[in-house]
Amino acid sequence: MIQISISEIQAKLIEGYGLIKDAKGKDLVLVIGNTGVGKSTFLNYMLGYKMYQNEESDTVETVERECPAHIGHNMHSQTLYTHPIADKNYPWVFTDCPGFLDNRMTNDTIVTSISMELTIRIAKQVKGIVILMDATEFLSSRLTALGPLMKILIKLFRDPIKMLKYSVIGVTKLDQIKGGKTRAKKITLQGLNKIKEECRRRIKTLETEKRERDGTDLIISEYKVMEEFTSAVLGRKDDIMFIDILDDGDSKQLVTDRICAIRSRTEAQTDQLPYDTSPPPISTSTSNAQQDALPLPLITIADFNFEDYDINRTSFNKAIYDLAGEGNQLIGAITGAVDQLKRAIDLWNDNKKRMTSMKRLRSELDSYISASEVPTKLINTWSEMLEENEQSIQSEKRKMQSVNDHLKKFKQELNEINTDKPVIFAEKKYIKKEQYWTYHEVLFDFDTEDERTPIVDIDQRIGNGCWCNTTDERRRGRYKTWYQSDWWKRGCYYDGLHCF
Ligand SMILES: Nc1nc2c(ncn2[C@@H]2O[C@H](COP(=O)(O)OP(=O)(O)OP(=O)(O)O)[C@@H](O)[C@H]2O)c(=O)[nH]1
Ligand SMILES: [Mg+2]
Repeated sequence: MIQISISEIQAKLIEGYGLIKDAKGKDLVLVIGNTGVGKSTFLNYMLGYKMYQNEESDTVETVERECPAHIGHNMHSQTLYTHPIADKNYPWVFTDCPGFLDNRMTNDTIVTSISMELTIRIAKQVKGIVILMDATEFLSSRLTALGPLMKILIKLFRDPIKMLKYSVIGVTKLDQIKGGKTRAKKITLQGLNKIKEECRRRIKTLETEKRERDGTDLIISEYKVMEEFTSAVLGRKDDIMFIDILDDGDSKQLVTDRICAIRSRTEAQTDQLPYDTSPPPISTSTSNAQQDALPLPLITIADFNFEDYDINRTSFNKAIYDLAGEGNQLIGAITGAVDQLKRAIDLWNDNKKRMTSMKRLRSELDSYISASEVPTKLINTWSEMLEENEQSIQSEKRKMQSVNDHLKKFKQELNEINTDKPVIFAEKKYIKKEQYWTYHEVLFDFDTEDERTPIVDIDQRIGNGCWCNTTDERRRGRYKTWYQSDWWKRGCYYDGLHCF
């Protein structure tokens, strides 16, 4: 499992960022090549530092101890970061790209990849590329001589062959080839041809056997890139730069001229130069010469392969995304907690309001109770009222009983009334003095004091034994009158009209 330490990568990037600042807003010329190929040495040479051959170590070194590009004396570069080196003699910034050894620590390969990407992103543009190859590698003419370089190109660029249009191919360490520059050229071209043929043979075998890889650490797609690369380089073999860093600056001038010849379309338009005056240094196809004569489009970040740089960088990106994912989860959790808290606060506020109003109510009740003692009074009043009510009920009950009794009695009385035999209850004399006699009226009456009298309205002209109506509604009926004259009482009749 790949171990990635984000904190370590972060710390290294912070350190590396200080080195890449010189690329900001500038045109870059990237110097790439296998580790130990001599990139840093080449840069020091291009920047005008004097070189000398160290006979003891069989290496070339700068005369000055302090020089911009750090030269490593072993094949395992410790360089992590891209190193843009601004120099007033160039309108571009040479950028020393770190080696791409596969056996480096995971975190370091990631740092290198990010450092490279950052450099390119902060630059104005990548004007060109210098690809360096070690002449001594072609001595053996082994297929694997270009293997590491191919892997770098494949890792770095989406279309490594297309990028050759922007590239200057340089061959280093000529002094280590016996016979000098001439033999170095011969060996290089022979080596490239041999590699190209070997690639074709292997591709054919792998395709026939439907296999992806053979005994080497290269796969079929890498063989294909290598074959195309060697073909393209050999197609423009006169453009290959054989750099003698011990010369007086001839190689430096040639390389500078070639870099100047890499013209982007933007530059060509700005300068208003005819397009066909700026042929690219190397073309992938001689048959496309006309098209190659056109100014090149700008190199953009899309031409690089940082996303899929290698498995480590992919893992790192994933780790970062995962971290961001965790961050999102955390943000989600915090948002959730905040929502809960908001709800709790709302609830608390509600409760607080309720409590306040309840307290107010309680204190009001307290003061009300203590001030007026109304409840006690109320209760007392209600008890009294109930008692009074009870009494009134009883009283009403009694009244009702009494009324009932009366009704009963009345009913009885009614039944007893015989209208044919009037009963004299009370006698009142109705006296009307006439000439000779006095009328006596006998009133029919009932036995109670309350009853009205007279109840029978007797007309004076109605004589004894006449029927008459009562004026009492309760005793409606006809009653016989009976009255006497004084004479009769005394035993005398006045006339036969009125007396029996
Ligand atoms: N003889 C000889 N030695 C060279 C030449 N160029 C580089 N060297 C030596 O090769 C070794 C590696 O050189 P560097 O310039 O550090 O190589 P590099 O490509 O920058 O390596 P990394 O930064 O590790 O990728 C050093 O010991 C150099 O002295 C050359 O032209 N001739
Ligand atoms: Mg270096």
